[in-house]
Amino acid sequence: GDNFNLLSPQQQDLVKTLLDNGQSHLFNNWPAPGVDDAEKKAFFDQLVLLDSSYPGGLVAYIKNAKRLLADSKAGTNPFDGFTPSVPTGETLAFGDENFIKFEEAGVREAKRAAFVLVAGGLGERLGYNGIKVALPAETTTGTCFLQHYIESILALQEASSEGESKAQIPFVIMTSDDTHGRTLELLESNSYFGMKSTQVTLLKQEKVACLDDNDARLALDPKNRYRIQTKPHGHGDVHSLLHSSGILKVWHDAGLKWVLFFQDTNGLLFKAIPSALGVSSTKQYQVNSLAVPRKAKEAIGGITRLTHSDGRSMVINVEYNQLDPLLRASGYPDGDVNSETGFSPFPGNINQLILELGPYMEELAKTGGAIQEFVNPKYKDASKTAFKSSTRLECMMQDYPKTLPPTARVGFTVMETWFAYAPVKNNAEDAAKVPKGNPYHSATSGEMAIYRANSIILKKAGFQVPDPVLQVFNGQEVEVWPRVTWKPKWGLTFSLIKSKVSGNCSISQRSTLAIKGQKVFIENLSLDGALIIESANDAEVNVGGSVQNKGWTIEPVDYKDSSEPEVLRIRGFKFNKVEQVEEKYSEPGKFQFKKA
Ligand code: UGB
Repeated sequence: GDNFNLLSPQQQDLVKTLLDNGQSHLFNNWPAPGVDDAEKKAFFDQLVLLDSSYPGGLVAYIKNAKRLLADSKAGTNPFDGFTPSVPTGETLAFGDENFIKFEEAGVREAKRAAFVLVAGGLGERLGYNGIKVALPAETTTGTCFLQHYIESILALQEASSEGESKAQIPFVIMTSDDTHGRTLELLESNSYFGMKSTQVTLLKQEKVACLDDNDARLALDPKNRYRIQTKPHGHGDVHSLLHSSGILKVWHDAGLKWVLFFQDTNGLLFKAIPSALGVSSTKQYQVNSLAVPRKAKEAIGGITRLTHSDGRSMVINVEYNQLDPLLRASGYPDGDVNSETGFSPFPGNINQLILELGPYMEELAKTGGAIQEFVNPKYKDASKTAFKSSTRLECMMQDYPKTLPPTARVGFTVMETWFAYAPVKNNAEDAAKVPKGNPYHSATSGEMAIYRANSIILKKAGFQVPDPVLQVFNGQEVEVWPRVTWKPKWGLTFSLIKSKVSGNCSISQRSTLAIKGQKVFIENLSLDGALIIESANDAEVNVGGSVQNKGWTIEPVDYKDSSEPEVLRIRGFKFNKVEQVEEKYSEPGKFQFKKA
């Protein structure tokens, strides 16, 4: 009606198409112009935003929703015609000859890589109040995930361009309204953790409209008739955002070749990055997904070969909630169960993707970055005609290969879990309920996994390291190894670590070793207690001798104890810093640290 005059011509067009597509309810019983005009304007602004942030606009969204909702109502099997089987991929064992060869190739390639972190999720399963990338990956040094990621990228950058002009590895972070402000603040208040601010690009994903019914009528916000209700569309948005931002072309023009995608809370990931990138370049994979052995029913997707009755075949992630029904429907009557190896025969997707930039751009030019979507409505009853609450379309970044031609080189690389995957996703209560033998994916297990990996790596490099002890924190039994941490620039690759460890070295189970410097060489060190070595980049420090002190003890923290900070409560322990040796070398030069 008369409210139309409030609109710009662009908005008028949009409203007309919405009316043509079954959305007249949005404007029902609007008061005459003059009443609520500012709110009405805000409503149209929101429509324009929703329209511009979806490939093909709101009309495409509504059409896709109608189709997917009809399929869901009819119970159409998304895998109809496909038979699942176990695919074969590259398998890497940390530290062997093959691994070292791939690491070297990966470090060389890194100067032609760009990194993309998807960090728009709120982490509802974890229930932490802050953004997840601000959580300490471990509390020995208190380094948060974002700092660890940035320092790892910088270490790769440094190692990759040694002797040549310094390439700057671009770093994109996908945020959402839930995480954007706090991510920016974390970066700015920490000088971007040493990265150039121009190297970092934040791309914010928008939410998508909720849907009220099978006719894909957009849902109005129950609290405000002049707003559409919205919800997250999923990590798959990263592709359309990269496409529409134009940044891929900038990278391509600068000679880059690889885009590496990763998630918000995996403190081990960068131990797997150099070798995985080496696999991509050596095998010329257009798509390389990182995987780990998967426990049946673990909340990670399964990498599966799907072969269609018409002969088509692809290797793709089948999400954890779909794997069991798919298997049951295709001749595996027991569904998602472990084989005699104790693991699911399907490798677990850790959602770390390495894409070759050129073919990626070509594909996005065709699709606009649109990723195959799904809808998961909660129906009121078996007639499937009404929803319990509004729903929306969703998409996942690992579904990118679904539109690729069968000739595309799509591979995957299976890593041992201990050095590649330890996400922080579950709150203490849920983690304690995880079936015995399955990983907890909690702050407790995430931190302990870092010490475990570092201890095992030191052992492989020649250290004497005792067996861990088992302890229970927040109801979760975990292996407690010596608390070993190092800066990524100290231990970027296994060869680098080996070059810094020599002689007869040992560390006791109750010890803490924090290496906060690059050129720290450890020779004939016997550590029983806590030792922290910090050094500037132009200081070379040789560390040896026998260090013994009371060290840092571990004290349990109850997650219900509100007198403790949340970051400690969610992991269930804290360190009591009784006694330590702490050495700091801030001047250039050669130094010797040796306790008699
Ligand atoms: N994320 C966004 O950036 N935007 C969003 O809208 C949603 C999420 P979750 P999920 O490797 O551990 C994935 O919630 O989705 C970011 C894979 O789908 O942690 O349940 C978010 O910030 C699954 O196949 O995980 O499961 C986070 O960084 C499996 O491999 C990331 O997306 C599993 O991860 C993942 O979000 C895994």
